[in-house]
Amino acid sequence: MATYAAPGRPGSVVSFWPRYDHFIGGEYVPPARGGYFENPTPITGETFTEIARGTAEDVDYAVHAAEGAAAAWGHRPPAERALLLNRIADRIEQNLEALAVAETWENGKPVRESLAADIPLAADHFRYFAGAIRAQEGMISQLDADTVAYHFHEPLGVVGQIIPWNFPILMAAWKLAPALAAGNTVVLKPAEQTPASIHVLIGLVADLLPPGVVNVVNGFGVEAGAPLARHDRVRKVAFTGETTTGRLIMQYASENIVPVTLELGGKSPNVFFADVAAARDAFYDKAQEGFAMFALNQGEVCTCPSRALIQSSIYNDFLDDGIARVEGIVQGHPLDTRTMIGAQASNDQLEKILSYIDIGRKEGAKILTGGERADLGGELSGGYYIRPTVFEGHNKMRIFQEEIFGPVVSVTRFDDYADAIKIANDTLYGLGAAVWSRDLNTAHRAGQEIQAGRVWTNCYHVYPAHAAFGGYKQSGMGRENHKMMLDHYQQTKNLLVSYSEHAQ
Ligand code: TXE
Repeated sequence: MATYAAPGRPGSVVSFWPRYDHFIGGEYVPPARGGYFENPTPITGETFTEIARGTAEDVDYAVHAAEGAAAAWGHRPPAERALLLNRIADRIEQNLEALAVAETWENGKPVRESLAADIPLAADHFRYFAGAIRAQEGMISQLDADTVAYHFHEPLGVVGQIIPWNFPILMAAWKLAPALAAGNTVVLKPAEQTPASIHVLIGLVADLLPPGVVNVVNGFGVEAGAPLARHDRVRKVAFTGETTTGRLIMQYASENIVPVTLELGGKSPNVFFADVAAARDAFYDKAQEGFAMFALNQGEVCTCPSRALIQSSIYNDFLDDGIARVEGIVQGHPLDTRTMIGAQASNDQLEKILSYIDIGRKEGAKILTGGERADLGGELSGGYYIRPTVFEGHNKMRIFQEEIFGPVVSVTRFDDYADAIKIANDTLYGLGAAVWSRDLNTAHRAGQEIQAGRVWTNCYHVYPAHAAFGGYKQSGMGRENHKMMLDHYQQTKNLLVSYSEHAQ
């Protein structure tokens, strides 16, 4: 057990620069209009660095740099592109603690998670796509004895990528690794809440990157994100964020008829069938842990299991045990490795969650635990902490239908299998879900019937590379985390070849 020193303080494994410019064409470039904005840590609320405030001029410059690098990078053999990805993974692994502490300081998440999950998964993502691109093959169709169609994969060119603040480094890895593997060059816009950890990552790998292959423009959504998504020389837009923003991104991209991949909001059902409680054994314990996972990453996960559906016959006991488990979640300084729940990523997010707690109360839902800000005292008093909160209510309530994106679970009961599926699917979203049952027929059948891109079965919140991830319904389009993502970053060239000497 340890508490890491805050960045920049004696003994710390990482320091932030006082100011971050954009990273364009392999160099740090100040913003065209000269503006900067302050970046606070959610742990204490204090500002620790300032960030270039990007505008359309900066985006244009970055797209120009990416375009200049596109032909050379796109023609590099897959083996060379794979080598770069593996070297990036090496650097991430060699700097695990620095990256984990940087991300925790900027986002507020517990360092035990950034050390054990966010950063190792980011490294593995680069390794996975290094392997995937080397193994990729084209296709040949033999159309008749004299005619063959060859299908080649080609990069798209410059891609624009806009990422959120909940897993800054991992989201950057999910976007960068397949795009670079496929031979594209990138302009990345980090979330305005968490740009500095992306710059720590870029600083660690800058010497590996051919200039212009990866460019980072900081700034706000409307000022920097929108000009990127609607830029007429961007050939594809990849986005993760709120569903309403995703709609705008589609509109922007439609101006230039370019493809989009969108990973948007969720309201994931976590379904517990009665047989889970057949014994108080290790499986029961695992299911209880799965219930409490709504608080993981402070609930700031698009697949947060924010609706728990518990079968009526076990409802009271299962919920009592679940509440005891939730009350055992250790809340504290995010840089302390014992801490299990840290700070919400921003004051805006804190306010949003508190307003939903209020909405839940007003619509008659019952708070079973939590429901308030956590004052952790000392320097943490200025930070953004909320107690994990369990609501009991019904699926028509707003707290069951709208994404809260905080450590809040809305619990309801179901009578039988059909009831469970009906409630689970009664949502606009379809990103994540889970089914818990000892009966594998029930578990598999429910997994097939729930309308979500990822249905965990007897587990939750695992995100290995090589398992496709993406949404049904208003949770988005496209599948990340799997080699099929390469298709979203490539176009197909068909050479239709005739060997015949005769007239057609
Ligand atoms: O999201 P936005 P916000 C959900 C979650 C959260 C809510 C609001 O419910 O409470 O969204 O968070 C950029 N053109 N998720 O406001 O606005 C923005 O700068 C182009 C779910 O942070 O979607 C940032 O880089 N870009 C989620 C990114 O979009 C724009 C993760 C995400 O911001 C833009 C985060 C515009 N007009 C929030 N407006 C998930 N699915 O994981 C904003 N951006």
